Amino acid sequence: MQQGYFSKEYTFMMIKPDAVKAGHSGAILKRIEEEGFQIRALKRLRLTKEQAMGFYAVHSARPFFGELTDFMASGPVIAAVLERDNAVAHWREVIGATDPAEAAPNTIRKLFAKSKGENAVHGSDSKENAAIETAFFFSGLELVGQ
Ligand code: IDP
Ligand code: MG
Repeated sequence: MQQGYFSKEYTFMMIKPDAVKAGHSGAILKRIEEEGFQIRALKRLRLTKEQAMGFYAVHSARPFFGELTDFMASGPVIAAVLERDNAVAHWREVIGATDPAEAAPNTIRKLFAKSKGENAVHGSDSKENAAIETAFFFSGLELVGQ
């Protein structure tokens, strides 16, 4: 799916199992709307270990890959496609640094993340990866514009 499908830029995000379990989904979805994003697709699902390995394949050589994919398969996640001007960079700014200890005040990871591994949310790091990650979770029929 190319970025031009929506009128503005889009990104892909997930609320990770730690934040879903802890009951932070509502606060995170509220923050998404407060930040001016339109939710264009949304679903709750539980990844298998194999699906988690596929999603994070780019990290397969990293020492934390096993821990990361076990965690991502440990409970339900909420996945969404968010549209906004400058969506990729703005969502990365709102979620904050990977490690909550290094995340800026009021970022989602500062507010809700438990650790560098269990860090509440995912955000695509480029427009290209937003397209790849969106296609991993959603079919074209599930992407709904205005
Ligand atoms: P990002 O999510 O901020 O883009 P990445 O470096 O792409 O961070 O890493 C992907 C995910 O892998 C992180 O969000 C986190 O859940 C996990 N992760 C990254 N570094 C570590 C680590 O050192 N230990 C455990 N898990 C990690
Ligand atoms: Mg990343």
